[in-house]
Formats: sequence, C-alpha cells, structure tokens
Amino acid sequence: MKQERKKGVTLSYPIILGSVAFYMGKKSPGEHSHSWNIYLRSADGKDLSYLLEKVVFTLHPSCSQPVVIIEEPPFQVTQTGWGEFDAAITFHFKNGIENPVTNHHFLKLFPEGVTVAGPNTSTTIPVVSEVFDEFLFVNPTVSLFNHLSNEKLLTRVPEIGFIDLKKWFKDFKKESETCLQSIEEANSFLTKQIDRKLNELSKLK
Ligand code: SLL
Repeated sequence: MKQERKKGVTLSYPIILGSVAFYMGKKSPGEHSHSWNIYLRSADGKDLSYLLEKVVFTLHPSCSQPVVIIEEPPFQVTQTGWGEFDAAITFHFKNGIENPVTNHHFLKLFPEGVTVAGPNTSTTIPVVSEVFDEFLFVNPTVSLFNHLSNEKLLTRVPEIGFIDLKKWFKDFKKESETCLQSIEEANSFLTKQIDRKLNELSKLK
C-alpha cells in the first residue's frame, strides 16, 4: 500500500548499538571464555517496537547460531564465545515505512589494549562498548511523522527488557551535555583570542 509522505522533512531517532561481555573465568565451558550480549536500544529509553518489525543479527560464521532474528523487544542476542568480531545488524522497519538498513557493531570482549583474558580479568565487571547512532527518516510517512512528533505517545511506552544489562548502559544524555559544555568553553576561549588578535592588528594600522 502506498503511504502518504511528508515531503521535505527529515526525522531522526536516536539509537545505541552496544555490547556487554562478561569474562566467565573458571566457569568457562571449553573454549568459550565469555558470555555476551549484542543489542539495539533507543538512546532515550523508549520502545522501538513501533518502528521495527524485526532486527537481524548476523554474527561471525563460527558462532553456533550465526544468524539471529529478533521480532520483539528487547532487540538483543545473548551467546557465549571466545573471540571478538564485527556483527552486522539489519533493521527491518514496520509496514515497509523504510527499506531495511544494515549497520555494524564490533563485539569487544577485552578491555582497551588487551587481547586475552589474564588472571586479573574481572568476572563481575563487563567490557561495555556502546555507539550512538540515529535512524534518519527522509520524507517520512505521515503516520510515522505524527507518531514521532507526539511526545506523549512516545513517553508512555517505556523500553521493555534489558533488566540485567541496564546498569551497564552509558548515559549518553549526560555525555552529550558534558561534550556541549566543552565545545561552548572552547568557543568562548577562541572568540576571546580572535578579539584580542583583531584588537592588536587594529592598533598596528
Ligand atoms: C578472531 N576474528 O579470530 C576473530 C573471530 C570469532 C569468535 C572471532 C564462536 C563461538 C561459538 C566465537 O566465539 N567466534 O563457538 O559459538 O579472534
């Protein structure tokens, strides 16, 4: 069915692609040293099932289940393994509002600069890797536009699941505020420097 579209409008929806990996230590079954989750979540804690029909996680071919299809939130896959790899994550949108889009997430098992687990590797603090991204809807359908513009509708639907993982999630809102503050400070510093130089130059004339 052809849907009416809102021309000249681009809507963005903030998302996070992430992974949380726990070293299993002595509990490791055979060669599998880690248990991990790779997931998609909304950056603002809202429910993505309005937008998504399914999410397809294409993992490394050596994984026991290399392709996992998730049709309900939470959009996550949990497995055990021994190595890091790049997972492809394909988003299939509801009612064909957009064509499917594929993105990638690198599953990190080891902390920065380390390639194997050592005797001091924690089994309780995981390696968390989260990357901020956005769904961009160019000329969105009118129903999607109305839904995403209705803040009340969105806030009423909290994100489902992720109960055990939630405490490891990064606070991107706080991070972006800190980042914005640094940019503002840098901006004001540079403006002052430029003014000073312009002042010096005007005196030379
Ligand atoms: C490496 N390039 O060599 C990477 C590949 C693949 C990891 C890592 C499989 C687990 C299973 C698994 O952990 N593969 O048997 O299901 O380090």
